[in-house]
Amino acid sequence: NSVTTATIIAKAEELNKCLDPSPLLVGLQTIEFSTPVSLVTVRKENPHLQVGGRYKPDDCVALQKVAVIIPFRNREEHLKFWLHYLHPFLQRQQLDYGVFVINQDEESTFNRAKLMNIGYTEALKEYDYDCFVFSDVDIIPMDDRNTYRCFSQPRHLSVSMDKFGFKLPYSQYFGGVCSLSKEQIQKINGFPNTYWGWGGEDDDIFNRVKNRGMTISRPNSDIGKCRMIQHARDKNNEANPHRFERVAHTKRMMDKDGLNSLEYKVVAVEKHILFTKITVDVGEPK
Ligand code: BGN
Repeated sequence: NSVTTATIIAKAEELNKCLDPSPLLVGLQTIEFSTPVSLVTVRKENPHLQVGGRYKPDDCVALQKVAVIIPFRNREEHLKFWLHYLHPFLQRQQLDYGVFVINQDEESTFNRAKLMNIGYTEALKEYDYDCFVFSDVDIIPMDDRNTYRCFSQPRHLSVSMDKFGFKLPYSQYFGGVCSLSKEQIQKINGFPNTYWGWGGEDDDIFNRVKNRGMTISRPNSDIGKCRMIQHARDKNNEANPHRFERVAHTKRMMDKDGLNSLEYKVVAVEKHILFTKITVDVGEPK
């Protein structure tokens, strides 16, 4: 009967679980942005991808099902570098993963944390992901021992960035790249939808995690090394003048501003080989 079949499959999967750490890791690598890469090249470099930017190891059962979410607008050149470096990196980590580029439509002020909420929601419609990695498009990890998966506490992954002299800029810093399990995200009601423009939303997320009694997990600063692609400030992403007062009120706001108040419209879904691109209308600041 079906119960027995399910049990047998579960046991077989258990026996064939991928190893932790993955035997395919190579450690620290050089990352450079002087030679532009093309999507044609990146597709050739990654022949085992399934449409939508999906991959799973074929000789073992991945330990986690990871949706990688990239808040995005007008950064095609950065995305090419990201795909070029990250697809092989995630495959060496033997993850069952999918890459979701959440593209903010039109010109309204950028809203990174809302795009993260949307990525979480849309990815779950596609597959039973248990872990969510949120990555800025311009941050590339240098060491594949920095596993893009989830941990028993929410994890900050970009702990040692070249732009900050390979140190944390401050001990509560949670920006750049982080991972949270489905349960951890639900526990904090997702992310704030009300941070328009640059700054503070990552600090709000840090506060949410802390207010729910969780701590931040981090790799050490060698393993956590990463490079940021230099760029000019984006238009329509000016520093948010409300960020200071918002961050001061996370505790009062987090139960009403988050996944339970999320509203948006999907404008287009494009399944490319290297990623799923979801273009969304996030509305405007109220
Ligand atoms: C901080 C920003 C973060 C940003 C880091 C690194 C604020 C809120 C102040 C209450 N926080 O200063 O959002 O990721 O710098 O650049 O501005």
